[in-house]
Amino acid sequence: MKFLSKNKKIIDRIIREIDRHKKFLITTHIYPDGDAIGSQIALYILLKRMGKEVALINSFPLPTRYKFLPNSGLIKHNVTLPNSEAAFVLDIGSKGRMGNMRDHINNIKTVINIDHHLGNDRFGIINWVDTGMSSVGEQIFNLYKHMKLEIRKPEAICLYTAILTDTGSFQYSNTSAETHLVVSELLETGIDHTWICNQIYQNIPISKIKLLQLALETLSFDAKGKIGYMFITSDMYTKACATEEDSEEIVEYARNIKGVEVGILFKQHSKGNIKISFRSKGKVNVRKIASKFKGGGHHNAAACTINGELSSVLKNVVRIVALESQSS
Ligand SMILES: [Mn+2]
Repeated sequence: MKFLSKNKKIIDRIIREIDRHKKFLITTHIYPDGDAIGSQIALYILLKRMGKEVALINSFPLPTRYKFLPNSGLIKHNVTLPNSEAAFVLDIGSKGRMGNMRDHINNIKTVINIDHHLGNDRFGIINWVDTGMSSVGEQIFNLYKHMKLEIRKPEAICLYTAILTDTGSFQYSNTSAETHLVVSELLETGIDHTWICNQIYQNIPISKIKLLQLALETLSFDAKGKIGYMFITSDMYTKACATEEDSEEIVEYARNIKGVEVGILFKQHSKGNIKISFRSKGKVNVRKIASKFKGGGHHNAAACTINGELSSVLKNVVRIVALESQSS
């Protein structure tokens, strides 16, 4: 298969680092998603099979919806940090996305950065950045293949979750022919993909639906219907008994509307920060927009955080997105 010849040099360097060290740390970004968690666990299983000591520590807690993944209980946050010789940093384009793990990572000599984000700032000693990959999950699959390790059910469940969620269930343009070849091999291990989809998408807590209901009441349009946007205030979180995690995907309702090119969701955090998520149908590059506000992401999905008052942040951002969508 094609993927075996790709990235050989860099993967060989990673394998040498795995051989050289005994104690590893694997971490991933703030607000971890399915790719972050799925890849983290699949890499954990790989390293354990090589007889390594592995700590899984993130700056954010494990999202409830990924608790069904095997070994997910091993992922910790806010714990005493171990003495690691090498760290794998997954799905992170820049150090800012490491959250409170950043200082710790700075003290580790061998940092291996595995990522597929455009504009990755190559903070590691080894940087395997492949923007042609749908997900870090696809990269970890390649690592298994290069190491000639058999892919078994537990890691297949994690890698399937990583790829499924990062491709928007195979809808986004990052889904390639190779992605489907990888998924085919994962299914051949006998994993129950409908069960995985049920766990991720058909297990929605009521708090999330209540938050969606409140957010939909704020739905507005701009740029002749090309922009759809919503907001969530901190009071709305309280009213819905919801958490930040419950706001995931709400932005997609704005994007999915007929005629809308960009969906935006503004989320007010109690500290006065406004977190903004952007989703594009493809014509508008939302990564470019998010990067104007020191954020990042992909062409179709990006985010940033702005400090300020909700209504003025909202006005300003919608104006800039309207300008961008005119020129594209
Ligand atoms: Mn990813």
